[in-house]
Amino acid sequence: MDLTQFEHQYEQLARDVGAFKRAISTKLMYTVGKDPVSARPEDWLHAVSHAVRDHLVERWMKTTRAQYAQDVKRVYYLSMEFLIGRTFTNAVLALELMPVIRQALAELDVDVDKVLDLEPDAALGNGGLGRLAACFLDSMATLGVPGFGYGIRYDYGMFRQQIVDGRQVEVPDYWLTGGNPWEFPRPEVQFRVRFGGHLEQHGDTVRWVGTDDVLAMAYDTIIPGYGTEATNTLRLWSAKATEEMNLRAFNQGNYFGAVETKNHSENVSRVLYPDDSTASGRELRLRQEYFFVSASLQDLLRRYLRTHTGFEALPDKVSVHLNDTHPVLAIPELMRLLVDEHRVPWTHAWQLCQKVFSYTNHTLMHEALETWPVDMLGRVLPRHLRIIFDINAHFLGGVSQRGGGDPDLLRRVSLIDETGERRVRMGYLAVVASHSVNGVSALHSDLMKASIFRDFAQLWPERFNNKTNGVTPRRWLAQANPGLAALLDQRLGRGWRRQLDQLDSLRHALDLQGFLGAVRKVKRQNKERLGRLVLKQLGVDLNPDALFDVQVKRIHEYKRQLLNLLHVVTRYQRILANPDAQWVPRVVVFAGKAASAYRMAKLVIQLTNDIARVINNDPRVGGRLKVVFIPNYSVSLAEVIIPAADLSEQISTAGTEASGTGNMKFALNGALTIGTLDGANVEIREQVGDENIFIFGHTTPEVADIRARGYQPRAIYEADAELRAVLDAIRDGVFSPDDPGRYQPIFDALVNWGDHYLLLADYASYVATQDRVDTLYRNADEWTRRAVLNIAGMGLFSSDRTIAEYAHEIWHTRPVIVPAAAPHAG
Ligand code: NBG
Repeated sequence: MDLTQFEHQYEQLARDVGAFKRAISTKLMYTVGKDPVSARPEDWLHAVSHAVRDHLVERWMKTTRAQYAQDVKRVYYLSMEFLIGRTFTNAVLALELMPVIRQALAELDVDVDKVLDLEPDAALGNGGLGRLAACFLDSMATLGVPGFGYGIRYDYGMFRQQIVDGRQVEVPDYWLTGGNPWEFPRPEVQFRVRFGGHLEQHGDTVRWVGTDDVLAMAYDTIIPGYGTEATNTLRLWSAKATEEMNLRAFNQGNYFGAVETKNHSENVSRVLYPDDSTASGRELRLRQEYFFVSASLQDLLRRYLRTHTGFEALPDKVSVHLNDTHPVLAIPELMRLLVDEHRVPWTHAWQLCQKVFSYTNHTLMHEALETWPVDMLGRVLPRHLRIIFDINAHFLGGVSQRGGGDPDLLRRVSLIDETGERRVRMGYLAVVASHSVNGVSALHSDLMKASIFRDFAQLWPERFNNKTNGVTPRRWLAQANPGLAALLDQRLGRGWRRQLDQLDSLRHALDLQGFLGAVRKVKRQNKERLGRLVLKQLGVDLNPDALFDVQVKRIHEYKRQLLNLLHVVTRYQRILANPDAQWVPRVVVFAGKAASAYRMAKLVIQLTNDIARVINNDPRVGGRLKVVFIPNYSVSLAEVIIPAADLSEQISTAGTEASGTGNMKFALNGALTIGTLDGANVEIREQVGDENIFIFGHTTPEVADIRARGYQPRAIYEADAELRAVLDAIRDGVFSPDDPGRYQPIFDALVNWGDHYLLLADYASYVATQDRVDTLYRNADEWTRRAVLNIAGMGLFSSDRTIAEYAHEIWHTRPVIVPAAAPHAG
């Protein structure tokens, strides 16, 4: 069915506001149990969510039936994180129901916007990796790729960030307080997940006994596709104590003990690790990883065995994708299930594994490459450790047979790192067991082959490939930027939502003054919208005519928020030195969370707030520079911030940011990028043209070269008077008069301790490029023209394109064909 038929169908539905009013009222009474007279906005939110959900359910069942009937190959996307954000608006847009719902609620006397704003974010992720997983679910459903997302239903998602006296304070995010109308609890879908115990050898079979078990219970959420009847399922696992766990302690007459044990075992799904850069050494994290992969694999094998006997067809029906190394225990778990429980011979089981698994690497940062101490793994998962040793033995045997004469090779590629405390290298295990290993941007995929997986890329070059990330245009344009979406609809029709490369024809609209003016007007409205939010939250008044310069993302040294701050202070000092010059007014916006144990990142947040306070309150600046740190960055906040940006800061040290996806969202919303040649910035430049992006700084090979030659940041500090003045001001307490020594560690990190991320080396080029930004911004027409060229160039960065590539080249899946709906009766 094509889009026009859909539109037709929903036009029909749109007429039926009355039916929706009835549905919402019925849900309010019989599902939520509230009288309209006393219903709170929260109750209306639940009522309308349930009414909308019903429409998804019909599609969901149809899709599931079609998937079974067509015996499709399913993709299982295993991820520790799904950063979904809010569901309501997304679902309503997928169903093209927004006008109906608005009208229905208005007629029921309900303040629609207030109600929508109550929905909590499902923040089951940290940053880019988790958000990518959410965009992928959206695209898989939209393309009809039969897929399941599998993850953990954390009781507490990403912490809420409060800023108290300039400092980050973490507050738990109990997102389920008000109930979650979108999930379907599945008490009938429970699997036993085992921990601990020991191994017994019986002939050539190994038995894993004496374990402490926990149950994984499924909760399902429907993922609607856009412009299609197809849907998918996100299945998240929640931990439940086993009966015997409860009874054991209870029978000993220890009621409190029983409850405590129950709590302990259920802790495994309690909280998301708020750290996306370091593999926490905590055993609980290991348990979380195993918990969800074990349940997921048991579930998918059960589903497969419902319609198949024997495992011969497994690789034709099942693809398991490993989103980074967090789910890599799925490999030994599948081996265990096949070999120990289903009696498949080892060699066959291993062949199946290699056909079933594929793996995406999302970082080259050493500290983020997961390894687990052999001791811990042996204690928590003795059977899996044994299987990993066996895999390693087979693998190393094969490598030494291939010879190659490099005596050091076996040590380098071994799955066990023997250099200190013995540790299992999860990334290597993923590479050895998968038929496909991909990076997330062209640059990153090349670097991956040249650095962390170098030996493997030589052993199996055919295994490595690139899949440049993408973002879903539904959430990041249609939903986040209704003004721009409406303009695009007028110019291009509505098809860009599913065919983002249609944006390319915006190039023909560049000479249309009316169009450029309209784009500029939408941007201004988006800036006003953000301005209202900032005024309300921070009491800072923003000038919507100022250039909005935005850096929002996790706070991390490699992302170099501090470099941005060095520019801010430079500009501040320049304004003070030259108050009568014609300054282009700027608003510099920051948002992002720091891992709770990451001291330097937290200090950067504090410095941002200190700098903001001083600059915003300095009358000499006269509003020509404003700095704001918006607390508690989230998907919902991003939906307001990104459409308001003129300038997108993507300034990581070249070679460190695997891809970035924020960079794509900004350009899609008409911001120009200032960035290094890092991650997907490289491909963004190719798409938008060198003249339409502000590239600065050292390239990846230059960075390597500088380091190899012995980088001397102090020499740069001493040679550059302007930079010196900036760093001295930070060091001497200009921004922290109450505690003048507060930022000595930041000064030291940059000047005395090696400036690991080369901020000082890129400073001059960054500041000079910021000057070019000002110059262009003075020419409003030219700026808007280039903004439009950025939008026009974003076709490639739809996650639909990314997922189509995964589906064809890695998973070898075909879309499910969902029979067309009968015209809707309402
Ligand atoms: C992140 C990278 C980003 C990338 C996302 C999605 C991790 C481990 N990696 O650059 O830092 O865009 O993954 O691929 O979170």
